Amino acid sequence: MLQTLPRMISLEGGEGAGKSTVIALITKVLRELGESVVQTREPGGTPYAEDIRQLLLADHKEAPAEDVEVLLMFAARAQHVRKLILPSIAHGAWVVCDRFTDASFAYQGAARGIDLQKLELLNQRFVGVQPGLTLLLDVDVPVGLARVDARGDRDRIEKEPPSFFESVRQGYLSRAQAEPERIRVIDANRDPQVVADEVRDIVTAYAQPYLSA
Ligand code: Z5A
Repeated sequence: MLQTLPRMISLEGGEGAGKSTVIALITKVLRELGESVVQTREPGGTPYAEDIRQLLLADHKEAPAEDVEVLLMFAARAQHVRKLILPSIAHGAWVVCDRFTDASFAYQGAARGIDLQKLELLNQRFVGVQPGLTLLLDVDVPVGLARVDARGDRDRIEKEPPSFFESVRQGYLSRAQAEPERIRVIDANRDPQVVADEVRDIVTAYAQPYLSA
């Protein structure tokens, strides 16, 4: 059984969904409400986990085996949860995280085909927590990839073919369908201001019961 952390919000989405802008907005909204916020990301978030991130995203001449990619993602996450997320929550902060475990189910599970039960086992055993709210920025794959290409170089995972990202998208949407209370789907094909307005409304309403006194 996973422990839900009401003061943790994660942000998910496929390539070019616009996470960079939206993550900053979530943090801003919470700070405007007078809350203390730790903004972080996965893979990474602590110095050790950021080193694992480098290893995962680099164009190494020896690509990791699929199971190894999974283990490294979860190793980074286990470190992140223990060294940053739980201590921050214990100190009364909110944690706003750019990607979390749902990304492993979408990328390693739905797209790479790793057995979902294996991922669930790792999740239960080594992560043990889930965010109270997850915003899923859903964008059509060609739209997202065109934005990434306009921005610059693709990293190792971004070099996968469009079919991979279609599977990622379906993986995310099926998780959202299974957990509609926690995972809120936002149409990220729209104008950035329209997306931002919806995010602001959702986060403001969600935060109310959990605000510091
Ligand atoms: N990964 C994994 O496989 N398994 C896991 O468990 C985890 C992660 C945790 C690193 O993640 C990689 O790790 C990622 C998944 C994998 N790999 N891939 N591929 P990351 O989050 O660090 O990297 P990223 O997915 O590449 O995210 P990003 O580039 O930081 O964000 P983004 O949402 O893809 O894109 P953006 O930079 O926010 O926006 C892209 C451009 O579009 C930018 O120029 C914006 O100005 C523009 N934009 C944004 N929104 C709009 C709208 N609404 N209209 C028009 N233009 C827009």
